[in-house]
Amino acid sequence: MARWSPLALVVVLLAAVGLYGSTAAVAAAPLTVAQAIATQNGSSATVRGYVVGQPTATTTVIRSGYPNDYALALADSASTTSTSSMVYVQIPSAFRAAWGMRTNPSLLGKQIDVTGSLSAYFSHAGLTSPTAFAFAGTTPPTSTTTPPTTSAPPSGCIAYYATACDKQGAALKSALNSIIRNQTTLSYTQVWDALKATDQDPNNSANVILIYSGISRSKSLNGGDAGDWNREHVWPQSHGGFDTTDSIGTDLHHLRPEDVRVNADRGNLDFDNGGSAYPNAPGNYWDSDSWQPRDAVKGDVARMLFYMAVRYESGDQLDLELNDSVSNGSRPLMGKLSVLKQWNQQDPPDAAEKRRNQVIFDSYQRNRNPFIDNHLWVNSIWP
Ligand SMILES: [Ca+2]
Ligand SMILES: [Ca+2]
Repeated sequence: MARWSPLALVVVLLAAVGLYGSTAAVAAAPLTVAQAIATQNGSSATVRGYVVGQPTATTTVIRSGYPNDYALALADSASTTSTSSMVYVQIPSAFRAAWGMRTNPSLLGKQIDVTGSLSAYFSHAGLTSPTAFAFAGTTPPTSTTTPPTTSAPPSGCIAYYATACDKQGAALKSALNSIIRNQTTLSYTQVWDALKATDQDPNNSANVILIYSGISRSKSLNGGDAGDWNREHVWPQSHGGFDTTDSIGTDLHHLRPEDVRVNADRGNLDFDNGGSAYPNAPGNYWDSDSWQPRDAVKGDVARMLFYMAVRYESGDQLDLELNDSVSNGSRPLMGKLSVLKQWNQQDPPDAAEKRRNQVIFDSYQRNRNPFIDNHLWVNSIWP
């Protein structure tokens, strides 16, 4: 073993001091809520404050009767009631059972530490995409080495999304809704011709591609008889109870050509992995409560549903949302969120899906599916 020269020892010593110094900096004292409000720059930090309720709107924080486990509010004093002195904390699904207000109402008044991104939530000073929650003083020093899980910045965020490009989480969802919600609504009859354009076979302009089957079929075979293709609602009409006279039922962003028989068999099933091979469309699987589309369109299906959840919000005809269930019945909900997120990753947008989005924007609805333009936004809204 070589002897170390005095110079090498000095270098090693300096490196050790440097490492120690950076470790100490990472484990710095948590920010106060006032500091967090003043530092809404997207950086990662741990914030210490008292739980003072659940935000339900920009200037509303409730202290009882919590509707869900999605958010809490922190302040520097447990008696604070002014929302301008609070920071609103997003609660990702993994933390809801332990830190959500509906499940844990006794958190009110407790002092806690939360590590996350200092960025707006509910259009209010916020802490988004947290990676750690702990009661004050119990935060292990090493926990702050976890890298922040902020979504990748949207590379080349186009001008259409200018008011959303710097946002994350619920603020991003709200901004995207404002951008996409005023589409031109088609009649259900107009949908026939629109699908002949949006889903045209790139190798045969006389045909459309059927979403689950993958079959190229003549555009002229649209109709309701065996062997025809018809208008598949990827978000089934019964999940919320909309019909084909309104904007939800005719929204091209979730309507696709499919064989009449296959469309009927898929019915109103939620989406999930598993089941037995579906005999009339190779690569698709089904069981009593779910449908698994072929690999090439798994991401397409997921992104259509993400679009629907953002486009149709409270105050519109229906508030459509996603959850992790496959037994949503007639509720305005679709699952299975965790699987849809996987499909979004494993089948990212390709040229055909992007072209479809562009045709809908240019020629029909004048709105876009944001998750085809930036599929990583899914991870910010549904962490
Ligand atoms: Ca695809
Ligand atoms: Ca919604």
